[in-house]
Amino acid sequence: MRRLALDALLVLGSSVPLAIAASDSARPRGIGPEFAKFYKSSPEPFPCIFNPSIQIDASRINDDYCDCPDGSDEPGTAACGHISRLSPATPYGTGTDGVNATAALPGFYCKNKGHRPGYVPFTAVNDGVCDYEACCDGSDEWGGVGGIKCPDRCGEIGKEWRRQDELRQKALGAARQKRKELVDEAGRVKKEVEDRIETLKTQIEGAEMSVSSLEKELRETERRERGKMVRSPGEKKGGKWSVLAGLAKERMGELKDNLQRVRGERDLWKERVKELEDVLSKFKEEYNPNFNDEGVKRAVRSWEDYAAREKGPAEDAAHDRDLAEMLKSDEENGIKWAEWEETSSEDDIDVLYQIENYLPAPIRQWVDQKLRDLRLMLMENGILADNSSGAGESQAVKDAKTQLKAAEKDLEKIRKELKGHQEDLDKDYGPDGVFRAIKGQCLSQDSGEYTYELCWMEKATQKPKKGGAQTNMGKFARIETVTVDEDLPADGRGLGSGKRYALKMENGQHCWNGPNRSTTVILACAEKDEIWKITEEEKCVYRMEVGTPAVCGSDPKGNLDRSKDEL
Ligand code: MAN
Repeated sequence: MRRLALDALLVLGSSVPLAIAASDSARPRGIGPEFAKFYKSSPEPFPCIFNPSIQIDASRINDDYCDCPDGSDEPGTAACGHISRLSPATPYGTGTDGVNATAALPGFYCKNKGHRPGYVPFTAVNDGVCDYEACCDGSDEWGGVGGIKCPDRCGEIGKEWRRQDELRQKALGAARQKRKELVDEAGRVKKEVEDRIETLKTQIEGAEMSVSSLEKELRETERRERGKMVRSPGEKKGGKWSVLAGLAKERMGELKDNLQRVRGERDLWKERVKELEDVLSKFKEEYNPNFNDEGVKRAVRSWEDYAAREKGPAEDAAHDRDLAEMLKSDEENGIKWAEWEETSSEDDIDVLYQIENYLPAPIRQWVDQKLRDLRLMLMENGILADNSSGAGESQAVKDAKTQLKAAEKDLEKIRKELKGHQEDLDKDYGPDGVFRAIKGQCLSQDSGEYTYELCWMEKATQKPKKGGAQTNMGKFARIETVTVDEDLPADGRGLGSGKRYALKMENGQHCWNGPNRSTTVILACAEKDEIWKITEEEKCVYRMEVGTPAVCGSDPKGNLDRSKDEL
């Protein structure tokens, strides 16, 4: 006879309502309260519960002979043991989940007064072994087979169960409290993500505006640069300004030379005029007026007229000084042609634009536009060389492009972060989003030759204890539910039976001659995160049983009170 852990009994016991257990004392041996109504027909013929077309005489109930195909005529003996619903594999399983759940009685019912009622398989009835785990009142051995006596131990067993139940309830309370904290934390983290999304949206608006204004600026700069003077190809140094300076220097030289020459000629003519005037003046003083020579008299009168007329511009010493100043060398005049000749085209342009900057904005734009139009027109008509291609990008355009690129990069970065957060918000983080709180936290456990690690919502890994690289057993893909049906170990560190949440980890490291590694992480309620068991069900297909408060009190359907199945 199997000996089962006390906890297993307790779990079963917890699922049978006490009120029903106490309700009917006159029912046949081995019948639970939920089936009592089927046995009230006596002394009428008894219809087999699950095959009511077959009726037997009520006296044949519990006569140690199996008459009904569903075994319902032998609830208190082992005669129909072969059709018992409680199999040796799941001796104390879910026998009380409804009359019609399976077409057979769940087993022999023990009232277990002072404790919790329970069922044992029919095969355990009168088998000479006291099944105290499920039948603490010893009623399964009512026949005293082989002189066996199973005194009622429900008092002490019930007491111990209640002590343990208290501990269990405390643990459950603590685990639920932890879950509540995790849910709160998950909500906080989610809120942070939502807030961050709002911030990023605002940042994106700003970054988009900045990009579009920099785009505009680049276009403007390109247009402006296109219309600007630049040195001709092949010209190594200096722009139009320096060409102009060269021309000016040359012209100034010519003008100065001419001025010098003209001044010399002037001085010469001045001297000759003076000489002539002196001759005529002397002639007027010395001629004989009594000599009647009409020609001489006319000449003297003309001279007197000439002398009486205004003499023209008076000699001005200041003008002469000015002329002398002008004719000094350029160096003496402070003109440094070298500086002008070495001026770069950029400087020329800067000067131009600085000048422009002094104009009121509308006029500046107008002037700028006109100049640009003029230049473009000249380019289009082949009068000016089109320097926009071939002459290389100006520094101003390069700078504008660099700024635009940096702004676009910033925008892209923010958009990427936003997308990541939005995807995260849409992701399934389990009931109440609880796994958001522990995402990325890892727990590990040695098993066999490996140390296994589970990082919540991320991955599972396997690392040889003797050293060597770790192997990825799958990356988190989704949350699923699975149905499990297992004995709950005495220490409660196991899955039990029912629906459980499972984390599917897929697409891990490829398995030689096999699939990519994958792991199903099945979860059950526990006070702390803990890997209980790891198995490799098939080559490179793993199963982890893990306890965590994250699933306490929340069943996979989302109902929040399933304490009896959890922990
Ligand atoms: C490693 C481990 C094992 C796996 C084999 C398959 O040894 O990952 O779990 O079965 O590789 O070759």
